[in-house]
Amino acid sequence: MSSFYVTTPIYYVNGAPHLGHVYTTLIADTLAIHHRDRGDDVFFLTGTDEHGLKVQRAAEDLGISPQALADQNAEKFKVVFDKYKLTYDRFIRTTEADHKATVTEVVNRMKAKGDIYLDTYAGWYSASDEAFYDESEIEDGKVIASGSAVEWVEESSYFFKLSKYENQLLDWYKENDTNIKPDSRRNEVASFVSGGLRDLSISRTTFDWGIDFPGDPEHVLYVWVDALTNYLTGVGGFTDKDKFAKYWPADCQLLGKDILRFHAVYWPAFLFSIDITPPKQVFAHGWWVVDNVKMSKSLGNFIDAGDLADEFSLDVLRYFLTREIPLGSDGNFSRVRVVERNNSELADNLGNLVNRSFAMTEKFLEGQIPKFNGPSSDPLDSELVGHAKLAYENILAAMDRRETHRALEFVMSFSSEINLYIQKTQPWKLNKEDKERVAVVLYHILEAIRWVCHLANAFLPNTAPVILEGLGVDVESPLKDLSWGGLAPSKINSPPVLFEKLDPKAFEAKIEEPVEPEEKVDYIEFDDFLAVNMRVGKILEAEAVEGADKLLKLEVDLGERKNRQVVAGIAKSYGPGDLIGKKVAVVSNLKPRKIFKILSEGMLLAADTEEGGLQLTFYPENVSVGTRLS
Ligand code: ME8
Repeated sequence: MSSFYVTTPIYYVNGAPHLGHVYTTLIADTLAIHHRDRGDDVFFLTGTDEHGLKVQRAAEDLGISPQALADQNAEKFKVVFDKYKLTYDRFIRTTEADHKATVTEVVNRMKAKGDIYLDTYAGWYSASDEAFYDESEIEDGKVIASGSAVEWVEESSYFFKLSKYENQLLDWYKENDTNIKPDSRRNEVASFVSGGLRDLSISRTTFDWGIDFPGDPEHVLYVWVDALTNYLTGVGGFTDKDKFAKYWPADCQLLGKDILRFHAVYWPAFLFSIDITPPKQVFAHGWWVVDNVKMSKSLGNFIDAGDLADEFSLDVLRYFLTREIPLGSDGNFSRVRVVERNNSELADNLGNLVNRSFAMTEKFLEGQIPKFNGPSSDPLDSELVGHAKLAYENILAAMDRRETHRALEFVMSFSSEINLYIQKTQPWKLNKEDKERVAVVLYHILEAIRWVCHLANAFLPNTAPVILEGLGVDVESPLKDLSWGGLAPSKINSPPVLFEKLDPKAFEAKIEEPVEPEEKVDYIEFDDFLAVNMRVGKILEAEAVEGADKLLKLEVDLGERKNRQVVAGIAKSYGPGDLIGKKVAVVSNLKPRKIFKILSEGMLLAADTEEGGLQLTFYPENVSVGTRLS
């Protein structure tokens, strides 16, 4: 059994959990559930970062001890994470005894390596970021990157020889292309390190809320050395050697882009110093803004994670947060968008599929799931089985690349395929004509729904099991040996409505005022836009069409099982040789039609040029085939 160790940052206890904290932890939860479903031995770690100046000052402001503040807020995080039903294996707190022991051992090993020396630190510090900054990173008393205030610090301090690890870090970044993701972040970090590293101050003497510096209790250890070490403590540290050997190095360390430097520079350097292998992957995700404005308490758009869970059902929120943006990109949280995705994707696609399929089984088969009669020779049936198998492969591969939004897109397009199969087979008609066939068709529909549920479980962990229960299915690691025909005959139990349609108007009060148009435009609704499916397609073949000098016949890969044939009127601007291997924008859900007697299953998007020609848009290598344009 392979192991899978996933971590989130540990969150500061100076305040209550918000949307951003829940986002990281939800993504980690999605990866954890997915890997458990694959039969992996998963360890999922989250928790709270309780020491340091920032927490000490927040406690002082409230007139309570830092420990009391940590106790209060760690509890709030736990309550909220439980409200979201997150399946972490340990909630670590840095004030716990086993953690303090691991940290002390880490520093002792750094000392033994000769990587620590005493000197004086004179420079800028931001308590809000818990970070030291160079003059060049500051403007008008604030950190350029984060906007946080800085203060001048001048005191005796222990230093870690970070500069010693410059080359080892640069080599590590080059070792493979998965250890720091996304790629743009790896480049950013590599260029920071190649600019030269200074040794890092790792102790302070002017406050005391932290772990004593080993061997010199006058000094408090820098909070980031303490905090990063949690990832070791969480899986046994230096005491539970078996557990540690099983899970370390971590498979995926998730964090926001704000704290990449700590995780991709300091953290591996600390590990190099104590001869521990660095994590397999550090993944920096983007930031959410709210209705296009940075979330902040002073602007009144701060989203408290606990309150948010009362506004929407858990799976709807989870679906939105995973589906709306690729992991790594920034996103805009808008309640109206949550409603739109709920209505048009969850309710209309998946919810409707389950409802009608269970209803047909009740009506045509008295609620009895038929027996699986082996592979069917009907082309529609085998096409559906093909879609199921392709969805399985695509989803697992997307999850391995941490393309969670793509995985979910594959789940939903598989659900659309099942809806399409229902349209094509028309069980309500068959029921009158051929009872045997209707049983085969409904078996295929219900079995495909079982596959959708297993594949969607990590994204919809509160809904998928309800549907599966209705099908009488309960398996431990369903993705491990998923095979077609596994659904056993039993009586179904129709689930309640899975996704209620929501009224976007009820959420409008919380969004910005609509902007008055300057000139009259025939606006379309957002749903109208969503109805047009535009994707990135790769042109595999191109040839002229005899007798039609404007047309080219193309074979285009849209990431589907079968390539599409597209006839495009671009031959005056492009020869076949210009196009092969190019990635272009394709409208993929236009009704297929014949152009010059040749079937065209899509339309390329092009702009008129000033010379009267046409110009296609070409996408670079890092845009995957099949990506939806939005
Ligand atoms: O940095 N959008 O803790 P922290 C998305 N204790 N994610 C966001 C976000 C937003 N608007 N705001 C915050 C710390 N996050 C340290 C970490 S780890 C050894 C120590 C998420 O409470 C994101 O994951 O400031 C970010 O990295 C984390 O919250 C910062 O949480």
